[in-house]
Amino acid sequence: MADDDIILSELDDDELVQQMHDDLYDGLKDEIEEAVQILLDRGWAPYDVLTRALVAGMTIVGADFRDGILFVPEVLLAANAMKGGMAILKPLLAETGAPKMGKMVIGTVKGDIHDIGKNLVGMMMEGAGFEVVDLGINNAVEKYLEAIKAEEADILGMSALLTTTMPYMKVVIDAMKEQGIRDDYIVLVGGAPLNEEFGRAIGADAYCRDAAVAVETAKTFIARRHNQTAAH
Ligand code: B12
Repeated sequence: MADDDIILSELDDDELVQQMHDDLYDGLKDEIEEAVQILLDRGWAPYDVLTRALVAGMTIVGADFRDGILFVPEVLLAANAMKGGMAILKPLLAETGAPKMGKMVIGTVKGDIHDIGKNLVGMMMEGAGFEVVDLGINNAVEKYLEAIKAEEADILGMSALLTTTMPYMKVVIDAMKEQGIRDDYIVLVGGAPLNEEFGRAIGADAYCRDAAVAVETAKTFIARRHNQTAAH
């Protein structure tokens, strides 16, 4: 090993987080996995590692992709490194032992292959005690409808990261309306290009700007549902 190689375990917390942002940017999966483990060993909460190191790092990647400084191959590597870190955190975030809150079917819409945000939402929901069925990416309306019925889901979650794919969420909600099942489910939508107004316009129950909001919103809607059932 060369003298100027950085030894991650010798960095203090702030330096290490900074280094992780750089390593994520450079798509260094092994380094990210090692650093995640170091922070956990130092007593960091998994949620803090996720948000302060990984999500914050990915935000920098996103900004440079937008500005034409990074291109698809680099961003794919960064995404791959991020996923390596997330895989370590996933069981820890899901380990809260909370009673099952409800079931969510989640997937990215047709034509869209972005899945990092969706995966994060799934992980955080599991951590909060929800059962999560992940349909992956590029889901057609039939796939969503089949899954929510077969799984007897309480919540349908749809993710879209492209302005060209986000209208597809309305296709799914309209199909639910046609089949008379729209109100049987709580529909949550998310993804960077969406906003609250869009969520309302397509007939979703709520737009959630991030995974933490998704968990809080899901809890609120499930509680409301239980109260309604109790009142009948
Ligand atoms: C990583 C990335 C990629 C990776 C995806 C890897 C993967 N496995 O996901 C790759 C390189 C493959 C890629 C490809 C493309 N991408 Co891209 N990508 C990104 C990037 C940089 C980051 C997205 C991300 O992972 N963010 C981190 C996560 C944590 O955030 P998030 O996804 O927003 O999710 C959070 C919330 O939105 C919310 N949320 C998300 N989903 C859901 C779902 C529910 C139910 C709920 C409740 C909440 C919720 O909670 C999440 C967690 O907090 C964004 C930039 C950006 N600013 O978003 C561009 C971006 C989305 N991509 C873009 C583009 C243009 C493309 C391509 C078309 C590029 C090309 N020319 O080929 C292709 C499209 C391919 C396709 N058909 O889908 C544009 C979209 C522009 C637009 N207005 O539509 C963006 C905005 C970049 C830009 N500014 O130009 N991309």
